[in-house]
Amino acid sequence: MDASLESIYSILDQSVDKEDIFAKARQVRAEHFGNEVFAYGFNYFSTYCLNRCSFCHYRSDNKDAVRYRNSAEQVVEDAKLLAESGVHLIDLTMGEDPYYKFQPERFADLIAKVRSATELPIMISPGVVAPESLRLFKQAGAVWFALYQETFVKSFYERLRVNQDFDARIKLKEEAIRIGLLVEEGILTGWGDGVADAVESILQMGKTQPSQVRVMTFVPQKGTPMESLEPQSNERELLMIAAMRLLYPSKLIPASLDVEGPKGLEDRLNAGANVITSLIPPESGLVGVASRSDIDDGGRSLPQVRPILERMGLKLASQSCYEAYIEAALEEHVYFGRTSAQELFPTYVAAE
Ligand code: SAM
Ligand code: MD0
Ligand code: SF4
Repeated sequence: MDASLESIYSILDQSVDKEDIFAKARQVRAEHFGNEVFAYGFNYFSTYCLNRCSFCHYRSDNKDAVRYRNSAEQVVEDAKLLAESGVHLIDLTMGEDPYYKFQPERFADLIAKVRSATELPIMISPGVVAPESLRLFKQAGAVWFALYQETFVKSFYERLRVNQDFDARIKLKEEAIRIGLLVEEGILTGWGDGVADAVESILQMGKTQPSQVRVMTFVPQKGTPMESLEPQSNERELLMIAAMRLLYPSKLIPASLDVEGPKGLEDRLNAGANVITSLIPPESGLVGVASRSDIDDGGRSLPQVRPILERMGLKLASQSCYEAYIEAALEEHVYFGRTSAQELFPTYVAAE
């Protein structure tokens, strides 16, 4: 067995002590990031979707799904609230809503409005879009493109992401890197995936050169084909976070509030995560993707999670520190020849 395969396997099957692994993961995180963590605001602005992912509440044929498409004014208002709360980035997420998917300039316009209102870096999570649209989104101000494969075991992928091409999803991430966007990759666990499947996914998720890598535990959703699966504890997710920290030491790794809410934050940070994601403004009417409780009482807002960080000896990084990470991650791609400097820094190169 190859060394990384063997060591990731021994972490996930718990043949090594998990507390030792979490401690090692925290040490590796500290070497790369000190005691600073980042915070992302989540703006799920349209929950309409033409896809039928079997794990997702928002699949097109779930008649009971919470559906809305917020106006541009509303999206900007919510983004401003998030910015005021102190997040480092705004994640603009939607289902594959035909209103935007087939009129990409509408989404580009939204990106530009949010960028100019908040001046924060923007992540976009629009699902699969035409490759040309990615350029439009980058020009409008997007820095990150999030697109999760969920699993790298193809036969399982087809069951999770029904009627969605596996290779096209990978290729779009490669295209995103080529044009100078940063990519977030993600794995879903807790739906019956075995240790070997999870190991395979962790190893393969690095191949599209993501700068952020995540794992989320599947939360069963009423009205979907996977609704009667037994909900799993966070144990596997925590082991996967630690394994990802050891394998991808300098990458960003989310502790998502969307699985267990704030009560699951400490475990995820203890396992080596360094970005708090899915922060949502209270009373905004916005939803999470996987779980929909504890939002309106402010449980998923930055003021409420700050004390948890303090207790753990962690602190929120400055905005300039976060933006320096982005610059370094972009330069790494130039360095490895994935993107030309001309494409990334046209003004600078032209002036030379
Ligand atoms: N529609 C876009 C897409 O699917 O790429 C953007 C939404 S994306 C951010 C939704 C992600 O949330 C999925 O890729 C999946 O990883 C996660 N997710 C969705 N339903 C979930 C569930 N029931 N439990 C846990 N995670 C879930
Ligand atoms: C999260 N609910 O961070 C969000 C979402 C999409 N880029 C992120 C899954 O958990
Ligand atoms: Fe749509 Fe994304 Fe949900 Fe799949 S995961 S059904 S693409 S919103």
